[in-house]
Amino acid sequence: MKLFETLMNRRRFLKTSAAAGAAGAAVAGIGGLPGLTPVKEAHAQPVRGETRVTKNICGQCPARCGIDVYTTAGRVHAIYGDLGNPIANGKLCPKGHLGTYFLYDPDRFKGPMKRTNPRKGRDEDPGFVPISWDEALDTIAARLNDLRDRGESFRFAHFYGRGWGASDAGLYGDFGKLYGTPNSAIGHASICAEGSKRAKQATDGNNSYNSYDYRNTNYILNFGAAFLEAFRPYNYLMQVWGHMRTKSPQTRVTTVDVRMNPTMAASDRAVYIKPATDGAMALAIAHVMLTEGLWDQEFVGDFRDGRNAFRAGRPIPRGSFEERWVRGIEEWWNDELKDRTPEWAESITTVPARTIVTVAREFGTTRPAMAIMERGPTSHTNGTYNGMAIHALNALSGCLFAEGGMYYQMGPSYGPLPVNSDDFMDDYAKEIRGKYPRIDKAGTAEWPMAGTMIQETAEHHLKGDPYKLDTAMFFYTNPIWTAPDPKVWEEALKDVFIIDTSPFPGETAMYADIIVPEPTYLERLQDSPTYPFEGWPMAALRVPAVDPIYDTKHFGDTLIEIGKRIKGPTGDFYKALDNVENVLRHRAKGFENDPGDNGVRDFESWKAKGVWYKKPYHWRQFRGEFYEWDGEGYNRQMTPEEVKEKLIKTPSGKFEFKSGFLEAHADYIQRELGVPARRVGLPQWVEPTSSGEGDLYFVTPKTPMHAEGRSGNIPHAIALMQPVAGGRTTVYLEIHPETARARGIRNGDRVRIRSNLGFVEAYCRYVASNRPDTLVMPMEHGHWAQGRWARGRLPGHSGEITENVSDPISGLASYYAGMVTVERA
Ligand SMILES: Nc1nc2c(c(=O)[nH]1)N[C@H]1C(S)=C(S)[C@@H](COP(=O)(O)OP(=O)(O)OC[C@H]3O[C@@H](n4cnc5c(=O)[nH]c(N)nc54)[C@H](O)[C@@H]3O)O[C@H]1N2
Ligand SMILES: Nc1nc2c(c(=O)[nH]1)N[C@H]1C(S)=C(S)[C@@H](COP(=O)(O)OP(=O)(O)OC[C@H]3O[C@@H](n4cnc5c(=O)[nH]c(N)nc54)[C@H](O)[C@@H]3O)O[C@H]1N2
Ligand code: SF4
Ligand SMILES: [Mo]
Repeated sequence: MKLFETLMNRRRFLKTSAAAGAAGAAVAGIGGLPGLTPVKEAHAQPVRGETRVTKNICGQCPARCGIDVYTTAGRVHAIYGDLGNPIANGKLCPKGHLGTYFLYDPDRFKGPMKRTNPRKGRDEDPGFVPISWDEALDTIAARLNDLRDRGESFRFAHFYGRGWGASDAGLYGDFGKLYGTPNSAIGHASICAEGSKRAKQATDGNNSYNSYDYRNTNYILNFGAAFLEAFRPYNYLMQVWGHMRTKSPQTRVTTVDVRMNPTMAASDRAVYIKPATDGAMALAIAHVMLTEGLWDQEFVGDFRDGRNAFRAGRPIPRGSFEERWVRGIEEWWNDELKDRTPEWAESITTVPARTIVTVAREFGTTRPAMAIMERGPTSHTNGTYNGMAIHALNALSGCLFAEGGMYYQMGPSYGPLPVNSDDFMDDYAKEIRGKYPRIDKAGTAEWPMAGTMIQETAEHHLKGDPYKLDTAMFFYTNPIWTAPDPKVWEEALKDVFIIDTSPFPGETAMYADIIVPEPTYLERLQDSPTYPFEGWPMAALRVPAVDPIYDTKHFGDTLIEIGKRIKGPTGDFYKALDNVENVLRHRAKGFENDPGDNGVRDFESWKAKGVWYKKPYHWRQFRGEFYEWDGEGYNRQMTPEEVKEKLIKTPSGKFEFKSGFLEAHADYIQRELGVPARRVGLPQWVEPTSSGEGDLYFVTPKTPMHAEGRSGNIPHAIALMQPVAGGRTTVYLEIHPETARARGIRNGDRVRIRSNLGFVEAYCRYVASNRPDTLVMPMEHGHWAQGRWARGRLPGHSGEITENVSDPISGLASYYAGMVTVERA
């Protein structure tokens, strides 16, 4: 795309819409001129008028920190952490303060537009021209009505990434059901962190990330979660780290990773592991915990005769172990664990056996102790099994639902919508329901255990299998750039009618036929129930700090407006919803009967405080018994049936060392991973498969300044992106000096990283604290759109050399499984 021409088109647009009065406020807000901000406006203004503080939620990462937004004379000039928000506690991470850069990004879209250039590609100028909101919404609705008339409504898909709550992503399900498409909506979890969720689903029945009681834990065994630079909620993790490391007793931390990062550096012990082998280390830790009698007897149970019969290499007699809240320990030991000695694990992981024994003893003798994980061990083809082995340690330590242990997040006390979507399904919707698979084939025989497979979409469309997409709408996701092997998307989206909702000219937008831009998070009214945090329920609210400064519309309102234009009862449903504010007012009615701890009891008080929350968490496991909160204490003991219904949701109601969930898919797992069907349920060692023929692992982690794929156009963020790097035109590849020298690469040399898919380039940075077999390059580099700061750097987008290979169980893309070579460019 030629940036200048696009700017000119936008300039033309602003003139038109300003004349029409539609964007009057917007134009005044930015100083009267579209496109580039005039220099005099960029200078600090003398303060005049009242300063207003509004509550909002930072929109950069899934931490969802509550923020106080300071606005004076219609201009937002400061953002601080909200003292009343339990995640922010008055603090922010280094990105949180940069929200104004999103709001005042000069490259933002300034109103709805349509494409005039039918050709699509990186070098094609879309030729956007401004249109009215009515034209945009009518065009989209006409397409959708037409598809429905032809019986092809399934060829419409919504894709979403960072959805927030009831007022946006929460509206998707009803849309799919009423309009009649299985593709509303396809989430991005399979290019995010689906692996840890599936590991938990397989063992304790919760298809979810955990909540954690970090404040009260005494030991964290961390497998590949970047606690102090990513993971979530990042800001709070840094705060609680301070607490954990200064309380008495101090929380000790062992971190297992493949490279030096802030978390490794701050931990008591940094363990370098060969990529994709975390499961082997976790199994050996379990082996030591069992042979040395370090398991939690009250949660796990014990030998009937009280004598520990776990000995390396020796099976235990059938029926000798009386299980409490676990299932399958005998088979796990006899068929897998008895041979998983620390020495065996050393041969797989390169971690010395004595380190494994030390870690196992520390973990096994400290209470409470938890094992955490995220994308490190799970972004590999054996990711679910790695994750199961790690999570099994939490059963052995007895930390599930215990003080200082791990929980599952409760949802907020939301009121119902004003209408029930079931009452608005017409015959067409009923008939087409379940008739067609999703375009990504998640949940079909091809990916039977995956909840979503967004990364398969492009290829499926190109092949026309299961069908070709006709129209696709994107909300907060950009797989044409963030998915593995994104060039396939560049090909696929050429003949799909694309609707993009982003405020920014990202890569998806460059392929868009219609742009229906959202305002940025500082201009939106939007709810956001917390991501898994400490377990008790919480829902924050964005209150617009300023009216939208351009002619934009909240995505939820766009969706509702499209819905209103769909023929038949679908339209009636959306007319009843009416708008986002109405939806939120109905949700907030739930607080009337369940006021928050901070006094929030309705929509107005929610707006004033910015967050509703209600402590405590309702359940507690204490010495092998489960109790429920009765309003005063954990006083009501739960029956096993209640535990199964509310907490351990497996088929057996126990933590399963022999997973019923996996056994239900035994043939599939045997076929895909070569695990014999009779043992698929056990947490076990499964050899990973690497993609590519290279000799070096390639890891593309997140850094503190990185906001998924969205921070590329923030000058501060991009300049500080890589700790050992800087500057907007520099991309560093971290290489161990020995690895580099062996290839004749000097510190600072331009290098080429090559996989089966091609190559990208970067500058070599010697980093002696990473594994010599592992190259490291953060993912945010190498945008070809997204605004002037993001564009035009070295061709350093790691995704382009990352093959589209996934864990067959969770469906998570194996981002960290690629093997590459490196040479001087
Ligand atoms: N600052 C910041 N925080 C974020 C985000 C952000 O964009 N920026 N995004 C959020 C999102 S969407 C997500 S999904 C989470 C992800 O949170 P994390 O999973 O914590 O983040 P990653 O950086 O993907 O990977 C974690 C670590 O895994 C390591 N690793 C790679 N391969 C292996 C392996 O085989 N074994 C082990 N043990 N380690 C390995 C990497 O070196 C890296 O340090 O972060 C969230 N938090
Ligand atoms: N190589 C490599 N690739 C990775 C990763 C990695 O570690 N390495 N990490 C993966 C992970 S964990 C994740 S979660 C994914 C994230 O990948 P995606 O799901 O693609 O999410 P983002 O990159 O955040 O894309 C955001 C899109 O939303 C748009 N956007 C920004 N702000 C707004 C807004 O306010 N409203 C709307 N409607 N749109 C907005 C942006 O313009 C952009 O088009 O990337 C994955 N890709
Ligand atoms: S941790 Fe995430 S949500 Fe919180 S301030 Fe930083 S970027 Fe924003
Ligand atoms: Mo993610």
